[in-house]
Amino acid sequence: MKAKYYFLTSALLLPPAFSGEKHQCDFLWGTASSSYQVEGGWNESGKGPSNWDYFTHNEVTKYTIGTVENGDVAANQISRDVYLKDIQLMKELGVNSYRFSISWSRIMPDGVTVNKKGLEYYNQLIADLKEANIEPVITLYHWDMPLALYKKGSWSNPESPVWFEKFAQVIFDNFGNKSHNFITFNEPEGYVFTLEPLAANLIEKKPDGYRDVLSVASRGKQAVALHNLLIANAMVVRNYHKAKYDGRIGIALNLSPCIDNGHPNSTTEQLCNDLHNNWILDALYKGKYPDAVLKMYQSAYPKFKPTSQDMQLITQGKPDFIGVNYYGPTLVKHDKSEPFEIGNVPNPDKKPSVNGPVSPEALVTMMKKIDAEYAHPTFIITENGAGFGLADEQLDDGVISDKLRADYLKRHVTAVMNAKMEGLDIQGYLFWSLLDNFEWLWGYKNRFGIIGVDFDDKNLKRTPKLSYYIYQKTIKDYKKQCISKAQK
Ligand code: GCO
Repeated sequence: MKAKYYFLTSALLLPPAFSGEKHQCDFLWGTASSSYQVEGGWNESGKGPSNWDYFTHNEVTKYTIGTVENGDVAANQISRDVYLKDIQLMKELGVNSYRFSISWSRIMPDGVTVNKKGLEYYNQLIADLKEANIEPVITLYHWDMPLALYKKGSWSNPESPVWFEKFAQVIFDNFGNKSHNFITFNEPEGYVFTLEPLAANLIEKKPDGYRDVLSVASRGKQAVALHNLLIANAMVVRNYHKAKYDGRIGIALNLSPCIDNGHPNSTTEQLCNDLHNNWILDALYKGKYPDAVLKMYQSAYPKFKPTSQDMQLITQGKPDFIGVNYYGPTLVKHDKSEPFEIGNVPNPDKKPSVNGPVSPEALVTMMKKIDAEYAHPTFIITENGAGFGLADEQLDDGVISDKLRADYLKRHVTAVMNAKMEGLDIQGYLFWSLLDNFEWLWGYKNRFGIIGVDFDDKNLKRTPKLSYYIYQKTIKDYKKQCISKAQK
C-alpha cells in the first residue's frame, strides 16, 4: 500500500496495547464468510435451488431496501480463478485460517442425492487453502438449505435433525480428516426466530410481517424449530466425536449482551438476555431452557413440549467450543407497548455502525460472565465486524479509507487478546468479513469487508481497505509475541 497511509494512520498502527505474557502461536487468526454471501454460482456445479434462492428470486430485498438483489453471482467465489486471488490476499494479510460455509444445496441439490461436483468444489477449495497454510474452519449450516427441505417445513419439520445428520455425515466422510475445525450452526437464535420467518412473511406480503416475528406467538412456534435444530446439533456433535476425528466441533452463536443502562440488572435486561443469549447456552450447558421464557412460549404455543430426554441429548452433545459472533451490545429499556415489554434504545454512537453500538468492553464483560456461568468453555471469536455506511468506504489514493472499521477492529482485537491474557480460553479471532458480500435482507448496501468489492465491475474488482492493512500489522505484531507449544 501507499506509504502515505502508514503515515496518516500511525496512531492506529501503534503496537497492540498489551504487554502481558506470551500466548500460543496456534491461535487462529482469520476472517469469516458464508456460502450464499460470497459464492454465487447459484445454479452451477449441479447445485439445486436453496431457500435463499427462493427468497431472493421472490424479490425479498424489495421489501427491505427497495431494490431487487440476490446472491446469484455475489463475490463469485465459485470460480477457482477468483478465489485463488482471494487466497493470495489472505496470505499477504498473514492469517492462518478462513471460515467458510458449505452450501447444503450444492452438496445435496434435492436434499437427498449427493452431487459429486459440489464435493469437488469444496475439496479443491480446502486443498487450495491448505496449500497456502490456511486452516479451513468449516461451517455446516450458515442459513441456506435445499429448497425441497425448506418446502417441507425447514427446521419445524421433526425430520429435520435426520436431514441434517445425513448431510453432516457426507461432509465428515469427505472432509473430516481435512480440517481440524468444524462449526455445526451459525447463529441459530437470530436466524430461526427472526430472519427466516421475516423473509417468509415479506415474500408472502403478510401485513405487519416485522412485528409478527417479534411476537410471543411467532417465537413460541419457532421455539419448536430451534429445538429441532438443537437436537440436530447434538446428533452431529456426537457423531463427530464418535468417529474420533483429530479436531474440534463447535457452534457459532449470535451473542449480544442486553444492557439496560437506566436500570442495570432490571427484569427487562434479564428477560432480553434469556430470550436471545441464554436460551441456547442454558440448553447446551444446563440441559434446560430459561424458565420464564419457556412458560411464555408454552402458553402462546402449547404444542412446544420439550421432553427431558431431548434436553439430555442436547446437553450431552455439547460443542467443543462456543463460537462468539459479536458485533455490539443490545441497549434496552422497559416499554409496555413493545413485545415482551422490551424497548430498544437507539444507537447512541456519533457515527453508528449498522450492527449496534461499538463496545469492545461489553464483549469482554459478556465472555467473563459466560465463562463463570457455563463452566469455562473454550471460545473462538467466529465473527466480529462493523459497517458504518458509505462515508467509511471512500476511495483515497487507491485505498478505501475505512477508518472507523479499522479502529473497531483494532480495539476489539486488543480487548480480546487482553481477556485471553487474563485467563479466558480464547483460541481464535475471525473477522467478519474478508470481502464485501451479499448481506441477506440488506443486499449489497451494507458492507463489512476489509477488502472492497466493486459489484458494478464485471470482474468484481477487489480493493483492500485501510482495515486490511491494520489487521495485517496487528497480526504481525501479535505473532512476534507468541510462543509455540513446544517452548512452553
Ligand atoms: C450474521 C451472519 C453474517 C452477517 C454478519 C454481518 O450475523 O448475520 O452470521 O452472515 O453477514 O453478521 O451482519
